[in-house]
This record gives sequence, C-alpha cells and structure tokens, in this order.
Amino acid sequence: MDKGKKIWMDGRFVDWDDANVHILTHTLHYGLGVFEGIRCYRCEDGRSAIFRLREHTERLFASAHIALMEIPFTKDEINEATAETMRQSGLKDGYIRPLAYLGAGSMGLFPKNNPVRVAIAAWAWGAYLGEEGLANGIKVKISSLCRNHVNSGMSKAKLVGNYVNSILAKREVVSAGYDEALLLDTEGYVSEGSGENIFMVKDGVLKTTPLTSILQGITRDSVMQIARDKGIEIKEQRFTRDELYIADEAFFTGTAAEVTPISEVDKRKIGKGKPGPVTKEIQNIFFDVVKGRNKDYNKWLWYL
Ligand code: PPE
Repeated sequence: MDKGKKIWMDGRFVDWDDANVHILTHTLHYGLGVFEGIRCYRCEDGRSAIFRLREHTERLFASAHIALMEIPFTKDEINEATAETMRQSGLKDGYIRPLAYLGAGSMGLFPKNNPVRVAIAAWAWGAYLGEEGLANGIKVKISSLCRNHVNSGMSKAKLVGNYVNSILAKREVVSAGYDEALLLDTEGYVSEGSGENIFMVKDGVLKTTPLTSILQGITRDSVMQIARDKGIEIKEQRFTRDELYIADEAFFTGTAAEVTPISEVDKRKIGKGKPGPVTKEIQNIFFDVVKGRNKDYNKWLWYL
C-alpha cells in the first residue's frame, strides 16, 4: 500500500505507523462505526482536487445520525481535516478514508460512555477492479448471499458492520474465479455490488436500482446527472437478474470502482461482452469531470 505520510486522529496529525487504537475499541468488537471513501485526483493543470467532498461529509454525518453516533466535530471541520489529510499525505492523488468509531470504554452491546472518535487516512489506490477491468469490463457473479434487508443493515448508512455481508459475497465469487459480486435484495431483485452501485442499459435507456436496499452512491448520483445532461433517459426502477442478463450494457459505479464496465454476469455475456457506447461515453465524461477537464462540473471539485 502506498501510504500517506500522516493520519488525522481526533484533531491532530500522527505518523502513519503510529496511528494505533486500544484493543478494546468498541467498533472493533461489534461493528458500529461509519465511514466514507473519497477520491482525490490529480488534474491536468497539476493541482489536486477532491471529488464531491461536501457530499461525502454530508453522508458521513447522515450515517452517524442513523447509527446514533454524535461526531464531535462540525461538517466544516471534517471537510477541512479531509483536505488537510490529503495535503499532509504527500500524495497528489489517492483515496481518503474518514472513519467515525466508538473508542474504548465499556464493553457489551449498550455502549454508554464510549467516546466517538474520528480518523482520516489517505493512501494511493489505483483501479479498484484492475486497469484491465476498467478498460475492457469485468466478470460478475451473483452471490448466494442477499444484500442486508433495510430493517437489518440500514443501507443508507455506510456502516462498518454492513461490510461483513460485502466481504463474504466478494470472497465467495472471487474464489469461484470472478472479479466482483453482485447481490440481490431479500425480495430477489438486483441490489448492488459488494462495494458498487449498478446500472444497466437497454435500448438506450439507463436503469439503476432505486434507493431501497442500496447505499446512496455519490458516483451513482454523478452518473445520473451526467446522463441527464446528455439527454439519456434514466429510470430508477428495480430489475431482475434475467433482465440484466439480456441488457445491452451494464456497469458498476463507486468511488473506488469509478465507472467499471461489466462484460459478463453468471457466464452470460452482456451485449457484445465488451464496454458499449453508453458506458464508454459516461466513463469518458466521468474521468473528464474528476480530472477537472470538464468545467461544467467544476462545482464538484474541491481544489487543494
Ligand atoms: N454500494 C456499496 C455497498 C458501497 O460500498 C459503495 C462504495 C457504493 C455502493 C458506491 O458509493 P459511492 O462511493 O458513494 O459512489 N464503496 C466504497 C468502498 C470500497 C472499499 O473497498 O473500501 C468506495 O467505493 O469507496
């Protein structure tokens, strides 16, 4: 891992190798914690820009609200700390991980006085599903595990504990030789990837899962706005696995995954089995936007 030099912990910077916690950190035992994943890109003019920082911070606080955790900093302070972490990392581009967690104090399932702690780290992270996958598409398998039911996992919150489901699904399909897992919801409709939202294209119309069992992806929202601005029709509507099998195109979106084409699902080729025209157009615009080449979306960039 190409690590950043410093990590922000509860208001001060510490060296990467000294960013430790007590073993009785509550979140480590029981999974109640919330986090974000943010990317910072190096733009063509040499400056670095964090993509949609404000929206990520908003979601961090929304997640904490759902989790009944009170973050002891303001949103402005977290925005500034995130930007400063990127500066102090010594990296020009990378992935930033804010995490709010329950520190050591009492044990058991009724944390009383455990402090809410916040840390922000940054490291260099290339293509999440590989350069080859980003260029030519990835092979996806539907996991035997369902995405958490909303009355169990609460997908609007980016909860630490929700990712047990994701890790188990990912391990299952990777060990079967696939690149990424797709999960269905408890009613059997397509939900999302282990760490991505999903889109399909049929007859020029874009479709994506509605906000029920999924994380409200910021990349998903960006792609929807880009598509609307391009005049592409878009529907938030649930769909089944067989509808996906006969789609013309499909792709995943996520901060880490960016816009990754899907070439096959459960051994069924999607369209021609390579990135289609709508996917490619959206992917190109997305990379222009995040790298500051498309000024129409400059409001999404927080320059360092
Ligand atoms: N669904 C899930 C379950 C999810 O984890 C992510 C992000 C998304 C959708 C897309 O959300 P957004 O990043 O706002 O577009 N997954 C993060 C975790 C990656 C990791 O392995 O860690 C991410 O992409 O940062």
